[in-house]
Amino acid sequence: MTLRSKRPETATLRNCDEERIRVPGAIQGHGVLICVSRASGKVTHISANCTEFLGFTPEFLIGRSLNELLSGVEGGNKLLRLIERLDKDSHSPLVIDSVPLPADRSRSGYIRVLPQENRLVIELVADPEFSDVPLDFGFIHTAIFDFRQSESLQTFCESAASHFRTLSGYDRIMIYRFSDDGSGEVIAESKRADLVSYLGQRYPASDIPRQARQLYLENMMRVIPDVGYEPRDLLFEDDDELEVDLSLSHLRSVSPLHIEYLQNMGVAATLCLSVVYKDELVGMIACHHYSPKVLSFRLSAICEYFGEAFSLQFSNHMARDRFERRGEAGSAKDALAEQVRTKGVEAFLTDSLSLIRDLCDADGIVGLHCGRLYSEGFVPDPEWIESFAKWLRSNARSSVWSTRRLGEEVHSLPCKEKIAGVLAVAMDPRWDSFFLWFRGEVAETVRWAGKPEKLDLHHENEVRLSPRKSFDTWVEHVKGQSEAWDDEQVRFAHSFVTFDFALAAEVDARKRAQSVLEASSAELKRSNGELSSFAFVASHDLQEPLRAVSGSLQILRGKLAGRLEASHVSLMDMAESGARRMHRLIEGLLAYSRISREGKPEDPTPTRSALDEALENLQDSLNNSNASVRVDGDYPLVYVARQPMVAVFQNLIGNALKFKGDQSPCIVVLVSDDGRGNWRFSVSDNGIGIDEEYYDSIFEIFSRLHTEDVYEGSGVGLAICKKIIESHGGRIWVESSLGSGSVFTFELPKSNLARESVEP
Ligand code: BLA
Repeated sequence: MTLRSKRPETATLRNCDEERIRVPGAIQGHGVLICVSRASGKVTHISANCTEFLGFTPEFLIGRSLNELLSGVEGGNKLLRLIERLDKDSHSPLVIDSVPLPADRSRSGYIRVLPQENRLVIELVADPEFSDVPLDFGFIHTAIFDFRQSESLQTFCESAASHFRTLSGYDRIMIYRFSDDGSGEVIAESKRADLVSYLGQRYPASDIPRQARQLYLENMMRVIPDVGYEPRDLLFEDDDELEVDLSLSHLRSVSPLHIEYLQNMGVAATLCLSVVYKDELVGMIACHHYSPKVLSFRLSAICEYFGEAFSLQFSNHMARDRFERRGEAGSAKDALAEQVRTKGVEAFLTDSLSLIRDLCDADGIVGLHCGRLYSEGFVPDPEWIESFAKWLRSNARSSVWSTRRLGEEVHSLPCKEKIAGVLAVAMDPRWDSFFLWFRGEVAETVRWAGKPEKLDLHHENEVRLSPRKSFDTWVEHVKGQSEAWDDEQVRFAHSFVTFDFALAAEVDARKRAQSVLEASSAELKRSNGELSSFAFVASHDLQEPLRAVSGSLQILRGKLAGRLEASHVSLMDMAESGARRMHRLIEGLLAYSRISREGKPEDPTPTRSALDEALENLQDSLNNSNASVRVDGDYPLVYVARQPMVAVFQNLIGNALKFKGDQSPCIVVLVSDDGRGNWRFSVSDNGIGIDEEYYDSIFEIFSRLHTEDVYEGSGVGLAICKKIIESHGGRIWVESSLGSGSVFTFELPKSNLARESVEP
């Protein structure tokens, strides 16, 4: 009979995550492994070292039936009965402890049966030749109490490392925790006093490749009693090529890469336990021993149990930490949101920026709001930030964007030395308000694993795995990379999306507008007051001397009648006309300043009768100029007192008469509903018209386009109209074409309320 063996190709540094570690085709030397086909009940595979443990050669054993094989073994019949009763779909191992080794009955071991779909994998694992650490159950009892009492994940891990060393007897126990990026850190350690400490060391994700992590979720405990072991091939006959899955085997031969790694570290034996939280490998208990160390079944079972208990408690702490961090971030966020509301955005950004930076564990932070940059700590220059904001506007797909490798993500921007991590969050869809958290390169900030002495193994011209090589690779790998932003940090950053900066800014603006409004209405009051006193002064104090001037002129003219030369008469005329004009200006000013709230009525004014009164007042002028007035439409009631309403019509129609063209004035007064809640009145004429340039200025007080010689007037008529209309919530404007006429239009709200709301 020719027997064969098959080991997978050895992986290299470059493809170590492709190594097929579940089917190594070999086992470690501290036991023997047999495969039996479930269909035939016959041995298909056996490890090359079977003679040492069973006393028979592989050639003798292959093809034998399981019954035959187990009949000579103590406990064999019991095992056979258990196997017969095995549920077809069960994958739970069966174990018989304390079985004497057939080839050397002075030694014992345990038999494990691993049921698989088509075969049974049976392993006989030898106990240590010399008994290992005595099991102290009282101590386990204490350890469990200590576990429960640990306040934090950290103290729990420290206490667990120390208890586990006492329990297992390994020289070094490390609690190894993974970050989101798969790299790990030794967060707690218990070790023999003479060993250097690995506490705080970081290791790259690649030290434990992807497929190994997957396997460790299924097989929670791995033991290598002697790192220097010679792998024992799994032999099979030519016609049975199938690989045997040793995922759950205690004897599985481990990856040669990992063995090299351990040898480089000077480690002689290991035990590794998985720490799992929510189906994810979050850590490991890694135990090193500096001489070979075999575990008895009992000790390994207790260690396995300890590992499970550790994993559960670790998960509890993680869940609690996450919950607390989320709670803290939540209340920090609420407090910050309150600050935005109470202090306004600007004060908030100035005062709270460093806190917001620290809450995300960043080195620097930038906030942009209303075009202003606020920054704190380690940040790029403003020009860079500006270009980056542009980049975000066109590239960020959501309101949160993050990277730990800025240089790789954003090619178009000059690389910012030493900055590698960015977490960006927009408070508005256009990225006009945002926060950017920055982190420096990780190589600067993390303590890297040491450089053990035995280095650089050369195999066929290729530098094979060694810890230092792998750390170098790592350091190379993390160039331009920051620590990863963890879920909680991203979640916290994301919570700023709901910060309504726009709303807060509106509050800011409203506050500002309010104070401007208050200031200007105080100013308005003051100037109104001044104006009233001026009007008083004008009416009394100016009118009086003016009357004296005109009166004296008249007396003088009477006394000198007939004695005056023509030039003196014309000077007298000029003086009198000046006095008259001044009188009109003062009257106009008084009329203007008199328009105030007291004229506003409870009852509305019928506009038609106001218009009629105005026409009545203008009767002489209308007759003199031979004017025609057409009045069209259904005249509504408006909430303007009668006198001001008469004044508006009178001023507009009076102007039409005054600025008439060559033909007799033809005036049309129309009224309509503008469909938006206003009455619209228009007064059109065929007069001289107004240049567009003066459309606005004609409504200003004392604005005159013509000299007094041509057109008489004070220049306040239109200003009065404007003041009346606007103080009632309406508006007035003119459209005209020079030489052919003008249309003055004014609107008044139909409702009294509209007027109320605009009153000063
Ligand atoms: C496995 N690598 C491992 C394991 C650990 C480490 C803990 C799991 C071993 C087990 O569970 O039995 C890494 N061990 C460490 C580290 C420390 C330690 C960091 O004690 C620090 C104190 N390893 C490499 C590189 C490759 C690699 C570069 O460093 C590949 C190119 C491979 N590591 C590798 C493989 C395994 C492994 C393939 C799986 C071993 C197996 O279970 O077969």
